[in-house]
Amino acid sequence: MSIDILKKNLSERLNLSRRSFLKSAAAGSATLAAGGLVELKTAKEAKAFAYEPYPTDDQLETVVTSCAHNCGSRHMLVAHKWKDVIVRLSTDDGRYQRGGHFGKDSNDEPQLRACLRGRSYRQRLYSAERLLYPMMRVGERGEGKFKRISWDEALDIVANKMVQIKDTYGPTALVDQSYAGASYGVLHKSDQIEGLLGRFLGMFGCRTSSWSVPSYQGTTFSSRMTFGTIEDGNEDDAFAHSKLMIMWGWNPAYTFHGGNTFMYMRMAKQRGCKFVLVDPQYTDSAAAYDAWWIPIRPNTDAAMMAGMAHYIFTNNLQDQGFINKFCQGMDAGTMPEWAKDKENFKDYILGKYDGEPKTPEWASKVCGVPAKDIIKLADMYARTKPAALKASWAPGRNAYGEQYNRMAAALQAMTGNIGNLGGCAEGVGKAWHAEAVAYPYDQYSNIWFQSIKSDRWAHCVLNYPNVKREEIGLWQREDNTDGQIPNIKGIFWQGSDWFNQLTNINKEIEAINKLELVVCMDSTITPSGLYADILLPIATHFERHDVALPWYKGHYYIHRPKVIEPMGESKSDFQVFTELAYRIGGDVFGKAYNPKANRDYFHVDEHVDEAYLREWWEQKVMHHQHVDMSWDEFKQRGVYKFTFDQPHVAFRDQVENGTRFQTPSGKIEILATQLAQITDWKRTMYGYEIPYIPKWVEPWESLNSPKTAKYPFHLVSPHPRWRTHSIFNNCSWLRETYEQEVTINASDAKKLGVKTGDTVEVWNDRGKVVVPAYVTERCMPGVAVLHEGVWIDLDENGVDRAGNPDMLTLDEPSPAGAFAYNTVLCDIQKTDLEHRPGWDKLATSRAHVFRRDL
Ligand SMILES: Nc1nc2c(c(=O)[nH]1)N[C@H]1C(S)=C(S)[C@@H](COP(=O)(O)OP(=O)(O)OC[C@H]3O[C@@H](n4cnc5c(=O)[nH]c(N)nc54)[C@H](O)[C@@H]3O)O[C@H]1N2
Ligand SMILES: Nc1nc2c(c(=O)[nH]1)N[C@H]1C(S)=C(S)[C@@H](COP(=O)(O)OP(=O)(O)OC[C@H]3O[C@@H](n4cnc5c(=O)[nH]c(N)nc54)[C@H](O)[C@@H]3O)O[C@H]1N2
Ligand code: SF4
Ligand SMILES: [Mo]
Repeated sequence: MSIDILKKNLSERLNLSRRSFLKSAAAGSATLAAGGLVELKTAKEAKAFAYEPYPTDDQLETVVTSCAHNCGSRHMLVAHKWKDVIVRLSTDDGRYQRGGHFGKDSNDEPQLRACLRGRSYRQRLYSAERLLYPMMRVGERGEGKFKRISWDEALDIVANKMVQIKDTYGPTALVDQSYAGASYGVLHKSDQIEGLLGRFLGMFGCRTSSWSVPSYQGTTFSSRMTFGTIEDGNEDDAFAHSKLMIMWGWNPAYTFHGGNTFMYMRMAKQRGCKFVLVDPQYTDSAAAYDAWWIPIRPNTDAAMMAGMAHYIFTNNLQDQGFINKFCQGMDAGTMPEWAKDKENFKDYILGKYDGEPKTPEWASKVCGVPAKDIIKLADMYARTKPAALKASWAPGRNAYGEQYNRMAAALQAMTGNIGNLGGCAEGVGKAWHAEAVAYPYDQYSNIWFQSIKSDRWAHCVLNYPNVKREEIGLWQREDNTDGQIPNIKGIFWQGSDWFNQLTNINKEIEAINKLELVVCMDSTITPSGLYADILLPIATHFERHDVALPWYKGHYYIHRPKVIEPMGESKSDFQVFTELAYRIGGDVFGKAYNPKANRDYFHVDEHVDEAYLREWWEQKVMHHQHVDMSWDEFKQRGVYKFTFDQPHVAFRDQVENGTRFQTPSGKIEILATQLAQITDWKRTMYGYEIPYIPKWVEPWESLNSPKTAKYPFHLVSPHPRWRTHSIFNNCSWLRETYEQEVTINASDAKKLGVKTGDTVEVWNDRGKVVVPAYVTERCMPGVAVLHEGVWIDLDENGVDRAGNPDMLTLDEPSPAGAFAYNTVLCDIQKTDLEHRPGWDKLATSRAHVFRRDL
């Protein structure tokens, strides 16, 4: 369809969309901006310069900023720039904090020192895959054929198509797949709830939202049910006070979790803390702390924990005083009156209800850990105080993963290791509540017309309308649209590379061809982008003004100014949505969406962004969080750090002062009140029954299932040290430090006739990938490890030459919403198929796009 026809269609359709918008906005009269189009400025003059003579440090301007990713942490980056080019990146050295001096690195105010990824950022910023101009697809989806178009054309196409889709298919036709690529800022936010896209589509009146979170939906469910909050985290420094640290599916040396976790764990080690690792692989964290490694079959953790609970109860090692005071449903004595006929946890463990005592011997058969080791660990944990059972998220990223986290919380509670310094109630591990939003998100916030489990969009598209609500985890609605299956016809990706990162990519490929509009907003050409119709170039966090938020832990804010001008024609997400709002709904939509801006915001953003940020700082941070630093001083220093008299420990107040937990009963709910009272599971977003006390539930595939006859390996896909999911995949500096490879045990390798460096194929019914093998004793037999996040690179038969595990994962979520990323059986064999590191095709993609004569 030509642009002119699209424009005409837009003006014709606008009345309708404006009317429906007005209903929710309840605003004054709407006028379409004259012509509906904004005149675009010509591209800025190139600001390149020669590197001769190379500028010395004292000639460079220094700007404090930080990374913005969903990387497990948040650190300071210091950009050293020459004119408009960043020539070097360094990090915190203590001088930027208040009262700080060069080199300051105390326990109270540690430096926020960046990792290798952050320090390599320059290569990502100036990479060949940088998306510099709006593009339109001219080939098949996934083929990678695009042509450059103007912003004016791109925005018109998107605006027109949005209106057309909404008019034709109704308010659920566009699915919001915004995610955490930029959620750790206060203004330019991407995420499922507070994000800019969600608010934009909600106000437009067409949005199916995606409610489950890949990271830890099983874990958040557990924390909410058990503690009534996901803020069950201690601040990092609390780890230094533990006498026993059980790293359960936790590898902070690779997978970052908080700012300075490793430093405080080292401190604990120096003070004599013992370390244990429960994980199918012997990790670098275990090596660093000389941990006792307990290899466990993946997705059987809840069984092992049940075995530990059995030992603790039968040897009367539980902290009964703590249980009686703080727990609901741990045993017969802590059952509430209304639940007297329900099951309690202790009797479940002792086998009263199903005739199966969950003894260490029983557990051993399920999880593969010798009973004597289960007993030894249970004994250590029950007798050492304070002890931290850090139950990380990966074992919960599994079928019935929520049961693992609920079981872990039961152990933490029965040993009285909650609310005390050196103990641990994590779980989610969120350690504070930042003031997280600087734009008027509270107005028209999180409006959606249906909401589904995030990894079920393809299932919904492929089976529409013959889909049962429980298959897609449809969220309950209070109006007459409850139960309506969304008719999805378009996808928006903002701050996500979800085509590459969600489960079962082959199913996504099948589904995407049924869609009429796929928009990818990114600063990089990504695998997802190759499946989009329109690519919109987004300014990175170096090219717009914001404030950085820590990642679950770390009490600080980092100022993130515009360090350089946006590259190419890139714009911030906020600019794009604001301009789209003006195009679709004139001044009414435009102003309501971005009240501090005028229509020229698409070209001039600085004063508007700063106005939001200043207001946020003054009214929220200074007012609510009692910060006495002014906005201007914050801007000048670049960082504000909160300090405390004592380490922050979750639930300290509840345990020391008897404050209520935020659950219905005010107690730690081993028996979850909310779950025990649900009668119609199909009408909940869970769809299927979830036990109201923690239980062992057999997963749909594991090393114990008959399917191992066909697929003998259990694949886990942890997070890579050298990438943030898919981000940095194209960074050659980081690539020098690793290889995307599948790790297998030496005895398995022998059976397969494979040695380190051999190319193997890894496959199951969902798909096939090709990678080199890494053979070691550090991974238990029967298990294969393949890190998530590599950019898919499919051959003509749909085999991924790069080795992305999501070609093999299953899009079957657990009832509580946990993505079952680590519940995967597969087989492995030596192969002649081609392996490619996964970025070579894309590395040339820009040239390949621009040189195309179209
Ligand atoms: N097999 C397997 N798969 C997994 C996992 C696993 O354990 N195993 N883990 C899952 C988990 S926990 C997660 S969180 C997901 C992560 O999945 P994603 O969130 O899709 O992963 P990222 O690679 O971080 O993608 C973020 C994208 O946002 C872009 N971006 C960054 N800043 C901005 C911005 O300001 N605006 C816009 N528009 N874009 C921006 C980046 O360039 C990048 O392409 O992966 C999941 N996938
Ligand atoms: N460097 C880096 N750090 C990151 C990220 C990143 O992409 N890169 N991503 C961030 C994000 S968004 C998230 S969600 C977190 C994820 O944080 P986690 O979920 O804690 O991390 P993972 O790396 O998935 O897994 C940690 C360990 O769990 C083990 N494991 C896997 N399955 C099982 C199981 O069934 N049982 C047991 N006992 N162990 C198992 C793995 O072998 C691995 O050693 O990490 C954050 N930190
Ligand atoms: S851990 Fe994250 S925030 Fe810190 S430097 Fe690395 S990528 Fe940046
Ligand atoms: Mo995540």
